[in-house]
Amino acid sequence: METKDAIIVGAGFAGMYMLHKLRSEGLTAQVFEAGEGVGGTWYWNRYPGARCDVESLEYQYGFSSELQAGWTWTERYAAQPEILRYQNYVADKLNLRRDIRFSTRVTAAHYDEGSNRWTVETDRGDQLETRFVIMATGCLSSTSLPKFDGLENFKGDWYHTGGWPHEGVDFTGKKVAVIGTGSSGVQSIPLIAEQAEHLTVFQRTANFTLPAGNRPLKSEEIARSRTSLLDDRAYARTTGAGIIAYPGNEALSTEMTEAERLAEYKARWEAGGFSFLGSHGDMVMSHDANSLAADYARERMSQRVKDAACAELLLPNDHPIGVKRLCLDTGYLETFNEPHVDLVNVRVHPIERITEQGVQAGGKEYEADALVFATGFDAMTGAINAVDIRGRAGEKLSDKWAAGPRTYLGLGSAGFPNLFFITGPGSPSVLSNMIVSIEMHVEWITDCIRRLGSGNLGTIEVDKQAEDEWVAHVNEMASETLYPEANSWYMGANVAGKPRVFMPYPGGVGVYGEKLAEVVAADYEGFRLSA
Ligand code: NA7
Repeated sequence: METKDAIIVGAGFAGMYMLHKLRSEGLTAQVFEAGEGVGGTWYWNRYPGARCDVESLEYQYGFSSELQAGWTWTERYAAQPEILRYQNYVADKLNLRRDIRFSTRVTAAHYDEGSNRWTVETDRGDQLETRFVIMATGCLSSTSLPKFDGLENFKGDWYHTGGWPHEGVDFTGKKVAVIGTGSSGVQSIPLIAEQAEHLTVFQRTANFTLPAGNRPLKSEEIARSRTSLLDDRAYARTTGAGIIAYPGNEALSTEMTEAERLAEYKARWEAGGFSFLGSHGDMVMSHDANSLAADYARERMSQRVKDAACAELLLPNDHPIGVKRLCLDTGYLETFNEPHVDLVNVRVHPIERITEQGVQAGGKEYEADALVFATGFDAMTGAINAVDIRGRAGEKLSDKWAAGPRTYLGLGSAGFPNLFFITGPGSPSVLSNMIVSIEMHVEWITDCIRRLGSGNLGTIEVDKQAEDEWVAHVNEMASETLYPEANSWYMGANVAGKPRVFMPYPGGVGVYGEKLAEVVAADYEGFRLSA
């Protein structure tokens, strides 16, 4: 059987950097990637308007000034094609492709206690033996298409934003229905509306959306980031979200006068992006504080919509601001001022079925030539659970996680030796700049593998007690915030039957990074190492 030191699942930002790091340690690694190219989430999410909500100067690798020197971002927030071009540029520069097998999905990874080895299988019949398995599968890669009766009878074409055709879709002259108003819906709806003859948007939850404030980057911004990248990234690792662009205001709302608070809201709102969430330190901790900000946001949102009844429908009223993923938009709310765009509230008019000609909701048929499902992902656990992972005594990881994911630090799970997750559940991941969190994990895993040494038997395994305590700690922290109050994908609430557990670590990148360092300083406290 073919053998490798490590198998890496996925060739997005995480898998690419992991491969680079393991090679630099002199290890052999094989990456498997379901797509035909590198990119992960940016390979699949090619829907119109797909764009990163973290600014491009921060949403890039931070480990190499040389990589940075050869690349020039064009916009404040990079659009999907530019990010994918960047990832291909990195793959070329680091010569990564020779160790990536594309169009290949890992189906199983089984641990053998006798040999202390994993056997990994793919849908193309590969079978490899390896010491380490590293899941670089991404948090938003397993698309979620809820069951809609009758979809198979629909006469037109339908698409999921998370698996968009590479050649693009031309909606010119078409009647289009979009289901879902999370980030993907909010980004794509204005562009679909520009082409479509008629657009019907089916909204289940009105979301808070803030103007992104996208614009071309200035040459001085690019020049500055070229000299400060490494310092900026070291600093980003000490912040809450791994983002330096918007330092949060530490003052509590109760410590600010009304005038100070409103000035803070205005400045941050107008600066664009997530900055608004840092208006005061108690934003996601206190209902009173949160409602002040939410009221301001609703007021600013309503100013963008001409029809009062439509504005009312678009204004979120069932969850605090910032605890369900905040959307950033370019012209989203204004789209509903267009005469050919309709909004249907599916809480009042539930979708009953897809018909041959469109969507039937609340007893009425809405005609459509094309359907777009912007219905999101089986986030954080979907792609991991999709692989038949078996650890000690043949225990199946997805069985162990049936009531919600159980990890220590989001890096590993008890009973599964030498299996690592990059940005797994229980780590800051989706509450942070993903690339900062990815780099922290990749470097931690690399150091750990070096510590285990080159012998065949070195094993690291999460201690069950440490895992139990970590899971309890994450839950306790989340329960002190307003996060559990929204039906969000952070909570698994968007997928029918998924356990409701808050999955990311809410304590911030900086605090989490300190914990990672303490664990290493205590020779991997909470893990069991064997020679
Ligand atoms: P999201 O944010 O999970 O949004 C999915 C949307 O689809 C959301 O509005 C859902 O409503 C809606 N949805 C899901 N199921 C249904 C059904 N059955 N009927 C009607 N509407 C439904 O996914 P995105 O792809 O937009 O964004 C994912 C992340 O990618 C984003 O947060 C960024 O981090 C990048 P709901 O709100 O659940 O009521």
